[in-house]
Amino acid sequence: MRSYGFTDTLAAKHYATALRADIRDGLTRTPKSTAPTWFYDARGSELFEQITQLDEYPVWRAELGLFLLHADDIAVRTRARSLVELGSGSSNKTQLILEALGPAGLHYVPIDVSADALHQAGAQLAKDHPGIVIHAVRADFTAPLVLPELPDDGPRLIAFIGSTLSNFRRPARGPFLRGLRDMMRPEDFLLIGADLVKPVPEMLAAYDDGKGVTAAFDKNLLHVLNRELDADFDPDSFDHVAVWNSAEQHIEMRLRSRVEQRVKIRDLDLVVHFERGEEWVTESSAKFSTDALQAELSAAGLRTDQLWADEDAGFALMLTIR
Ligand code: AVJ
Repeated sequence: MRSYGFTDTLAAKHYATALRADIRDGLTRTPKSTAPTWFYDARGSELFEQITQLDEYPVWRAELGLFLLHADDIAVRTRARSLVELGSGSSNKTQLILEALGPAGLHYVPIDVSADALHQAGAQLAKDHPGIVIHAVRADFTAPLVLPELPDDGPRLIAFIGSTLSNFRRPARGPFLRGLRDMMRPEDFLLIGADLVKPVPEMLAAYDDGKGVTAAFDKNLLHVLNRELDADFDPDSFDHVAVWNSAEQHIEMRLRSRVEQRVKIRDLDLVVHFERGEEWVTESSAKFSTDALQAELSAAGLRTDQLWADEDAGFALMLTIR
């Protein structure tokens, strides 16, 4: 049985086209606001890995702790024979579930925009668990998904972990969750990792750490735009700030212009004006209460079957069904 298949659903120029459209739209609106997708070039991905290990940033450790505690519970409850992971990245935490489910003959569908991440994680998994049948899919999971042909030999588990849901603003979360529900059969499950609301100083510190790693992560966006769009952003003329937007219940990372300036973006034939002190939202990260998130899931036609929370770290895994 072939143990590794790869499907690329993205057009060759997907990244360039999507980047140009979002930056043109995002830097010509008020307030300026662009998608966090563009953070993750090689340097940005490396900085994000460093963020996950920061004392001030509990998300990654808290979720790993819950996986170590409950991977067996998830395997016993779901009896899944296929695991579909949205935004699979390095697949390191899902490996715990794959092992608990019994990897022999299991079908794993890692979905990510990065072909490199898919190939690296796939090669590692195929080496560690030769019995797993991997269908890697390069796709943007925020767009409607078409899953590869999977056997009908048992329930499917869709995993959307790492609190990636946080990057969806409230209006977009409903349709996204409804779309996942519509992909599910009655016997299938959806596992969501969600970062919970904490005291504001703790949440701000997680996005503006003392070592300045998050500031470098945020400012790396300027290097990405300079390289990808032939722009003239000067990283020293922007400050990184983290703000708690209580109305939206989300943290905002922003780049604040130190001076009034005009920045050329040659590939867009655009000059972008910044007032002194003007703030550009580069990411919003929603923080949930389990009650509020369960209400959002319910509105999308999903019921919570199991909930495992790490109250101290403020993180929850929610196993949901149709
Ligand atoms: C990967 C979107 C879950 O929102 O906490 C971490 C990204 N940004 N530090 C998050 C992030 C700044 C992270 N997510």
